[in-house]
Amino acid sequence: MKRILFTAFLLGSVSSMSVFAQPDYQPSGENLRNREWFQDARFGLFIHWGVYSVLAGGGDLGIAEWIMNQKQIPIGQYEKLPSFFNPVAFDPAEWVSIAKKAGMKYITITSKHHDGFAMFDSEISEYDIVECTPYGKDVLKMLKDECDKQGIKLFFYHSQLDWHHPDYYPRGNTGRGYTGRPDHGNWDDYLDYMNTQLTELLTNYGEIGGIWFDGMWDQWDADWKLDETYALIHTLQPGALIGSNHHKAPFPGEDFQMFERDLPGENTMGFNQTGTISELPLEMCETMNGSWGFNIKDQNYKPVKRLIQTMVKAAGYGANFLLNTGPMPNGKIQPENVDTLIAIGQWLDAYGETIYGTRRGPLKPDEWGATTQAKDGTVYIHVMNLQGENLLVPSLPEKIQSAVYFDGGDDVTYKETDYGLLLHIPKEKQHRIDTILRIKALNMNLD
Ligand code: JFZ
Repeated sequence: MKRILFTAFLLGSVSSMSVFAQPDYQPSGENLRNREWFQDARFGLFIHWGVYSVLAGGGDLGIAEWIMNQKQIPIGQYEKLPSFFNPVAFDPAEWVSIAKKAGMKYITITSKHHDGFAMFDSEISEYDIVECTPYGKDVLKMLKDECDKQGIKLFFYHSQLDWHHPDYYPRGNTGRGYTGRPDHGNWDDYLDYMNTQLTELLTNYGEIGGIWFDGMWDQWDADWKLDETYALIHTLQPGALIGSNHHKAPFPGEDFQMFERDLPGENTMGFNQTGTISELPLEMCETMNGSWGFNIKDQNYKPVKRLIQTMVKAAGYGANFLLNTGPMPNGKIQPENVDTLIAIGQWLDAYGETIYGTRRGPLKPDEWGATTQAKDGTVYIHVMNLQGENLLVPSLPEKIQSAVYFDGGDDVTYKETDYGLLLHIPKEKQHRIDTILRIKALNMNLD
């Protein structure tokens, strides 16, 4: 039955069975294995790269990939941008090796952002990198080939919202009058277009990690027919993981839940109002400065210490950390970002065992730090904020057998009290970023 409906969809019929998302979705075995892989991976590189990178934020702080909307640039003018996009210094081997040196296991790159420009060779559209730029090459293909060579998985960020396509109509909250589009359009034609581009991405690039959707929040009332889009993806590549940045609890058909610039359950940005942390694999994305796309002015880089601590806290929630860079229009990753990535990689070289392959620990992350747990049951207590030398944390669920410092293996002085676990961590044992304790307890095996 599913197959018949799907075939009908491929033939272009608009099915009326549309309900929200993919209600009877059963992830394939491969998909479930990929979810485990994804959770073990823990750390990925997010890449926002497009023709907006040329404008580099236009001298404003803020999110540079939104410049078309921020500056109200009509489509007719914005369409000149691709002719200036010529990333002659783009070296996919360099990008992938930087990600690897950072300790990242996957890359998620923008295939199409809200400006509607395809960063890949799209048959259904002329508005793409191969046809409209002097560079004329499919950078996603080049990157995928290199990822395959170096053993990194590649995911595509794909914007459902589109400021360029005339059939993205009715318009949402963004990309309105200034774009110069006529006051009509056919929504179903837009969805067909989007699904065709997704089909291209899922058939022309070998096995991909998954699709990272964004943009539904532009109009909640629209009939997105997620059931069809999600079924299409899962039929073309049953192993591909679907996630969506809609800031709500996951819809059926999604394979992971994401949190934008907030730890799971937190809402410091004001747009993560789900309150729910699902049982799906989790991922948190974060910027290195204040922008996703390359912003030439924004020097407000987060210190390495803070990024590592956020990654560790994310791991404490059982979430991956997807750290962003916005490459420059010449194809190079900003040197400041490269330095940061390499420094995080050095930390992971020493402490990766406490992050990779772990799941959320028995204690919820808190002001003092976080816990992660390895599959063999080992618990890592990550102390990241300690005044003085004593720390009281909630009791572990099982009696402790041994507690040692991850570095050096010396015994940790501790006491299991009625009020919790009291740890004594002398100054000379404290690390600037993260003091890690390795705890063995009975019956704590995760398998
Ligand atoms: C979205 C994009 O708009 C942004 O450009 C970037 O790609 C990021 C990863 O994802 O960011 C959003 C999405 C929605 C809201 C805010 C930022 N929102 O609803 O407030």
